[in-house]
Amino acid sequence: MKIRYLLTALFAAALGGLASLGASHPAAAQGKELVLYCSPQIEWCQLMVKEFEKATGIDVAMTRKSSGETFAQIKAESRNPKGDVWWGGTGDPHLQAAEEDLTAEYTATNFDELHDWAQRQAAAGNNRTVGIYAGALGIGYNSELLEQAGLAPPKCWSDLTKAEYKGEIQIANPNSSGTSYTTLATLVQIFGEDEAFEFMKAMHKNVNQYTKSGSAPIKNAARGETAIAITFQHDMVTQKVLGFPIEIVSPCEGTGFEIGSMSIIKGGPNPDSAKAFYNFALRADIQEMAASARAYQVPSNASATPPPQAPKLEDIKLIDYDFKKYGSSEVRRRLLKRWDEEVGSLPR
Ligand code: S7P
Repeated sequence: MKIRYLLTALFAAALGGLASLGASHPAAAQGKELVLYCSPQIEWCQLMVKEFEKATGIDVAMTRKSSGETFAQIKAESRNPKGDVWWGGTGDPHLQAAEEDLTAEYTATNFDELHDWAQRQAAAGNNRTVGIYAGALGIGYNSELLEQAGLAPPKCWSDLTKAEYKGEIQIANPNSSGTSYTTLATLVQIFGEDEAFEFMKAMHKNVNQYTKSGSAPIKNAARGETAIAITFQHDMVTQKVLGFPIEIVSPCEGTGFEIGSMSIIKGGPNPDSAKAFYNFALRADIQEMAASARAYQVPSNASATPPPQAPKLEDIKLIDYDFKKYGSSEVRRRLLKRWDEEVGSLPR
């Protein structure tokens, strides 16, 4: 009798537990979850998670990693995919993922609302990716540090090899960082491949650190740890908005840009949640929220108003960046290997 009473009580408690779980996470109780791999700044990743959970009740498990690192993770997990959506990060590794059959074909319900450049990114990846924002590369500097050192600000990429900047420059490692791979590909498109490698070898003498994350150099410049940083201009704006003495240079030779992208991971555990997130992330009102996380990229939905602080791409001398070529497996792999052999391994 006592045992029957105990079992009934345990059963009731278990049911109650399930019911309360269901009440606080109705979507999770129905198995609605999303595993999100996020590559832009962490503040924006967290905002997207919060807003998506609020709008859909779907529980999100998010991790933030740089673009190259996320690509490597998705590739390593491809026999047993654990992620559903890769949101953000530079477009080149998203195109490589599409080519290597790591991501799934999907056309968002609001695809027609996107700028041409975002739609072209989808076409380049056979609809396995799509553009979510754009931003140009630049050279940022801490005006107080340069002034104290009596150095003139750089105006051109070619200035960065000058002996006076020894130890003053920071840029990320292009293997882990999409920002830095975009820079490498930009230099190759401006100078030609061999000359670009000569340039990077010469600049290496002036580089004090190759960081893992693409935006780290400008954060370090803001805090006075390096005078000059090569990053996306919108990441420089974030530091300016925070009140740091950062100035932004669009290099005189012209500069490259990214089409930050999003892809659904092929064979991921929650394909319906993945599609829901895809459509959600392309909405104009959702893209407009980026500025509240101090993210100043240009949004891909043509109805979304860019943040007033966002660098105006039409005022910057942009190169005709060949996304298809520099996002191809063969070219990206070859350039990264060459960088490791000829630049990254050099003594300083
Ligand atoms: O910080 C925002 C941003 O610049 O970061 C992304 C970037 O790929 C991630 O950093 P990594 O360079 O470390 O990969 C850009 O897509 C985005 O605009």
